[in-house]
Amino acid sequence: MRVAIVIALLVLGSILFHIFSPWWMTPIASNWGSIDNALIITLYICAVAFVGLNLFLAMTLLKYRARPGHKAHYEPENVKLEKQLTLWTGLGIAGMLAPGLIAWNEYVTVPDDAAVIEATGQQWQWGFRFPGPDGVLGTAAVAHMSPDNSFGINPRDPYGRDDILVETNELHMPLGKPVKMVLRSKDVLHDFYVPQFRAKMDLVPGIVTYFWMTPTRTGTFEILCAELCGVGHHQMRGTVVVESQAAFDAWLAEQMTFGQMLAQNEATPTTQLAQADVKPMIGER
Ligand SMILES: [Cu+2]
Repeated sequence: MRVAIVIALLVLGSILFHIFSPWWMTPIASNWGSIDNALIITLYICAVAFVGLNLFLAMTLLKYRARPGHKAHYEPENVKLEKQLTLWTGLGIAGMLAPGLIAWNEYVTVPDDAAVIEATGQQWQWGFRFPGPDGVLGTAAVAHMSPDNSFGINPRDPYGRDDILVETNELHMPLGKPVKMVLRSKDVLHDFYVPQFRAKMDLVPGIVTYFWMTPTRTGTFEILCAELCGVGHHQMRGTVVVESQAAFDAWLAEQMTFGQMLAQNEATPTTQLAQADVKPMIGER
């Protein structure tokens, strides 16, 4: 009897917590409403199963409790009940999987007019690269990485010369334009995650991963690394600013291209800088 009451209160408490909880999804800032829908459908199918099964358990504890004049009846097989259970469980699982598979298919099917932005991850910071006027990112490889070329862009690839490099943790994006996010890791597994975009993807050393999205409202959002990537994992945060095309163009024009950076490095090689200004280099990588 007491256990039945506790179970019923647990169900009631869970429903009330869901209704009055302050911890709910942040307002969406991208086109991925289908990802929210897949989560909400999963949540409600699980809720129906949770409430139904627990109330059934409480009901059987009450109805079939030991009392004088009632004798247990042993029934090992019930084909009708098993068919019902198989049918409803199968429908529930299909209902949870299908919306996610549809959303995933859309998520990795990039529209032809999408602009390209590359996000690179390393312990424990983000960097970003835009393809420049030619619209094509230059090839990159770990072998090309050096203090003068932190993105590892192939210096002999003509497509790389006009690539625009952002070596801070702040990314800007134009509002309402589809973007293909191309992701590359320089060291270990990282994960690019902006909760308001509902978008998330692993950065895997050795391969290039991607997804696409369209920012649907202006604002400043946090970029998180959602993959435990070492002791500094919690510090691996960035910012994405979604703004008008004009503001974005002005910001992009201020950034340096790979060609400009090479020219600057030739004028003042890192070795000379190190000799001229030794103090700040000590203790740094
Ligand atoms: Cu990370």
